[in-house]
Order: sequence, then structure tokens, then C-alpha cells
Amino acid sequence: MIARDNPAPLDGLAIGASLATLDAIAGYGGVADGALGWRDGVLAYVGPRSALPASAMAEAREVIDLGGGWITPGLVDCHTHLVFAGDRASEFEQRLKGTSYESIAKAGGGILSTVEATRAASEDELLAASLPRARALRDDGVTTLEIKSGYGLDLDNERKMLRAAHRIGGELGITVRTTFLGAHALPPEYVGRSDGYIDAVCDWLPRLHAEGLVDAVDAFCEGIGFTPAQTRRVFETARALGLPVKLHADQLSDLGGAALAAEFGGLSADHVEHTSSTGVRAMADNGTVAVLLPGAFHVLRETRLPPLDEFRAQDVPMAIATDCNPGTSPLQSLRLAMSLACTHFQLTPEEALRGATVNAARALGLQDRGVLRVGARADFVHWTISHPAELCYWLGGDLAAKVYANGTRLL
Ligand code: DI6
Ligand code: FE
Repeated sequence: MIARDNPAPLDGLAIGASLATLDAIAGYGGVADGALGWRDGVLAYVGPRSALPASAMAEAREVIDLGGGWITPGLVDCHTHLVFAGDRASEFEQRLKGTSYESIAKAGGGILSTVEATRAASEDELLAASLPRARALRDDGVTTLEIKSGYGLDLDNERKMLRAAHRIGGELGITVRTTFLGAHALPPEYVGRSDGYIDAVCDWLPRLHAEGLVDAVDAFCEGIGFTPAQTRRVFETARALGLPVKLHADQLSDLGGAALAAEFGGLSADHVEHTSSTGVRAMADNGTVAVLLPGAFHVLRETRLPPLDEFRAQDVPMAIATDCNPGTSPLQSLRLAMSLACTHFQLTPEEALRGATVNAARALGLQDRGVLRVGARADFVHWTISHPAELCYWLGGDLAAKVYANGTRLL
């Protein structure tokens, strides 16, 4: 539990709270009356306070007595589109009157209306519009955040989005991982030429990657998005660059997206409401995480559930994310996504917490976080709760009392 080879004093030591370490195959990994110590941004003690060497307490640079509550790993939101300009509240009203998401998209609204607003914004304006959403997530416990491009749909505007996303990490002190989603929608200038657009996407990807702006590659494989054959071309370009892939797969129909993502060793297949047994099997065989997005399910009032029991039976790890976007999931709390996953998908609160920490880290290819373990990054949250299930039980509320990333207090 303690790194005994390092006698240097701890930079910080938190006591007086219980720990949900998640450092086991199942269960919260609960430690009553725990202690958490860190040094150089990395956890150096995780365990019961009673087992803490007396010298560690005496020598720590700072000892924080939390006076109750629980500490969990910092939450990881592994699927968002939170960099965008404008909003789609009027589309929300249209949908409530009975117009479908797909028909709005086909009429040139939907994603394309956000593309128009995002193209018109400067990088600074985009940052200013997006920062409050990221801050809301962080202040509710998120210390690692994935952000996709996909509302620029040309080289300069995709670059602008990815740069704005990077700046969010610096502004808020959290880790931001960027995903290139050039294959999100067909921009107006390519109408009738979707294969030509995919050529362009495959041309931009190496350039953006060379600028250090891309951690992973995604596509919208759907009737209103791109075909499996087009998605495959994007993935082949990613593979040639050594970039991991993930996919918006089987959200509105089953095009075999999950199996395609798995075939490319994908980090994750996301949405997956319509994924078949073959798709689940392929994910299990390739270690592809199922990212559940109950915010979009809720907002679109979907009824088709992801194959949850099959994921469980085949040991496919399930992650949960907000999918924060202006159309289908204007959701600014990962805790609320966890709650929706419990209510709509009948996940247990323990599965939901695992889905927003350790499994979400895996969906981003990050092994150094998502658990409280010696050697992991010192990203953690102190919550004013008496049981971890409360993280899913309360809808909203101000539960995150302290948020630390890399051993630095952010909130
Ligand atoms: N699936 C989604 O949930 C988002 N993109 C996608 O491919 C929705 C994006 C939007 O409607 O703006
Ligand atoms: Fe999405």
C-alpha cells in the first residue's frame, strides 16, 4: 500500500474520509477511515489510516483532515463534443413537437447548424463558449476529459476546435484528450461527394496529428453519417499513423459498427444500442470498451437498450460518458450521466462509478488513472456523501467538495 522505497516526505496526506479505490475486479474497493498520500503528482499511500507509518503523518508537507465523506478517483469523461459555438434549443423545441432528430439532420439542421456557428467563431470565442461547460464537469468531479472535433469539417476549423480543446486543459488544470472526428457529418460543400469528403478527412488527419493535436480518431458510422466502408478508410489512415480508433457505433441502427471498431483494435465502441451479439463477441475478443451514453438515449427518448447482459456475460467493460453536445445530449454533469445509466440501463451504482473511472480511462487508453493505487496519478475527488451510491442517487447537487489533479487542488 505504501511505496516503501521512497522515504521522502509526502507532498500531501488526506485523512478522515473513506476511500472507494476501485482497485479490484469488483466492488468499490472500500477502505473505512482511509488515508491517501501523494508525492510529485502520484499516489504514494493508499490504505487505512491505522496502517500509515507515524513518520508519514509527522513529515507530510500538508495534512488535510476531511472530517468524513468519501474519496474516489477523479472522474473520467471519455466521450464529449463540448467544444462548439451556439446552441440548439430551438431544435429541442421542434423535437418535442414530434420532428425526429434524423429528419432535422436531413433538412440541413442538426449537426450542420452547429457547424455553421462553430465556423463563424474565432478560436478565442470558441474557447470562451466551451470553457464553462468543461468547468461544470470539472466542478462535479471530472479530472480527465475527452473532447472531439467534428463541427469544423474543414482543415482550419477542425484545427481551431482541437486547439481550443487543448487550451481547456491548460485553463482548468485537467487532462484533455483530443479525438479527431472529421467524419462526423457531410459539410455542405461536399453534398453528393461523400467519398471525396472522406479523401479530404484522410488528408487532414496526418497534418493535424503532426501538429500534436490528435490522440485518437473517431467517425459517425450511421445512416445519417458515414458508411462502414468509408469508416474503414478513415481507420486505415489512423492505423498507418499508429493512432487508436473509437467509433460512434450502432446508435440509431445496426451497421456492424461495433465489430468494425473491434476489428481495428478500437479503444471503444460508443452508444451501441443496436449492437448485435456478433458485435459484442468481437468487442470481447479485442478488448474494446462499450461506452454507454445515457444522456443521448434520454434526450432522444430512445427505447432500444444496449445489450447490457451480453456485455456483462462476455466481460466487455462498460464505461459511461456525457456525450456533451448541443444536439442530443446537452449534459454537463458526468454524475448525472451515471444516474441516467442506473435509471435507464439498470446499471448498479458500482457499475456506474466503475464506468466513469477505471473503465472510462481504459476507453481512452490511459492506464495511470481511474483507480486509487500507489503509482497512479494523484487525481481524486472528496465527496460529501456517506455512501458511494449517493453519487448516482442525487440528481444534481453540490457533492464534490475538493477536486485534485496531479496532486494539485483545483476546487
Ligand atoms: N452522435 C452523437 O451523439 C453526437 N454526434 C454523433 O455522431 C450528436 C452531435 C450533434 O447532434 O450535434
Ligand atoms: Fe457523440
